Amino acid sequence: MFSDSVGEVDPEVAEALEAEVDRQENNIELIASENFVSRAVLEAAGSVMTNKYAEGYPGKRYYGGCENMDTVEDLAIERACELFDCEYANVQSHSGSGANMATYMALIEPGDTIMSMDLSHGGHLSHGAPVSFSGELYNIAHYGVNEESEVIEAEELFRVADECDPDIVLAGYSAYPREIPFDVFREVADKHDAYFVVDIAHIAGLVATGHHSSPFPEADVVTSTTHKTLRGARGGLILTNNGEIAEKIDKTIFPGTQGGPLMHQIAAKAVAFKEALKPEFSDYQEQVKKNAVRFGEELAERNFHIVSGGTDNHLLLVNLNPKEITGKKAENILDEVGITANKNTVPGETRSPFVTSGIRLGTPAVTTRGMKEEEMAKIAELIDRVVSNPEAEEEHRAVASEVSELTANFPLYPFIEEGFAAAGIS
Ligand code: DSN
Repeated sequence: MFSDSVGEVDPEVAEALEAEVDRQENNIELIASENFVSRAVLEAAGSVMTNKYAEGYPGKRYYGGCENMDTVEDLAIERACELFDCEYANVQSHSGSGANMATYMALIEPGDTIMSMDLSHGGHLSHGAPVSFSGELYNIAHYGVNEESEVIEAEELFRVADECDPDIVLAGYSAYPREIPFDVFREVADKHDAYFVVDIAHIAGLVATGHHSSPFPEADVVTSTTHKTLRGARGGLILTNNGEIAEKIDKTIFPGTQGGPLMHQIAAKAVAFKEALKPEFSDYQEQVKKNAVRFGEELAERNFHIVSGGTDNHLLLVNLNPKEITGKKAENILDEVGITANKNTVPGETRSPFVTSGIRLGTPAVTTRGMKEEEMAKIAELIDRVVSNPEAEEEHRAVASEVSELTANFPLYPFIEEGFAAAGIS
């Protein structure tokens, strides 16, 4: 059994693996937090490094036999520092939420105050939502976007900070389409002698290539995931220029909140960081932004309300109220025609997070497939035909067939399909 393939050992899982390759290949993926990793990243993530315990850090491990672990972790650290132009990186965090947890633990005490964006305005669960550890352990004060402009305004930041006297001022979002004014946040943090933390999970690829301004030198700590615009293996990342903070963060990751690092994921992060340092990756990020801008323009022409009037990054937040349809319904009917997006709350939201009045659309994944502005215009048209005619089954069938035609022109993982065929799975 040890040498048998997954198809031989476990046909049920093998079938799900193949079905997922088909789904990714045949759907238009617009979830703003998702992307497709390269063959090299997949190979590292699916490697024998999964077998190894390596608690500790390079050169200071609690297990023998860690020389190859040290090599890949050192490479990941060096490359992360080069990408983000900073002094220290911890690449062991299993996730973005875990990176945030370790950062809060390193900087403040339970009961202290974190000032962060409201979830319904684009914030993240781990930024203080009541259902998350962050909302349970810390005092949370939220700021939101301005109701009229739908963007972050300095006045609101200073007002909330004056009311709550924060210990951490937190920026970085899951559904905010505009450039983040890091200099204003630094001023707010300085006024209250607070740390300034930026979670760049969504925009990391743009930041790494200069297509979004860098949170350094303003930020004390930057947290991220590695699998969104950065297009790496799934995981977290923490960056800083402050040696004392770096030492504390290393301790709050291990042994504070984690045991053995996922060395296969760290190897895959190292590979993805190497890819991200190449000029082609910067071209890719430029196209991600161009695609998002064109996508927003095309949707706006079709009477979709684009929150804040457009985008400076990889995502659009769309308020569906002019279309008289909920986010939940839109997500479902788009899913049925092969367009994958997620419902999302919008500023001034009146519905529950399970229903919502909006959808969030991102361009990182379709851009990885090679789609450009022309395809974004086509996708906007397809979305409109479905969302504006929610009950028109025949029209939906026509759209589904056009989705298949479009995705067939942009093959994603032919080498995986070939591998399945060779292993006798398909
Ligand atoms: N779940 C991610 C997103 O979709 O934005 C954030 O963790």
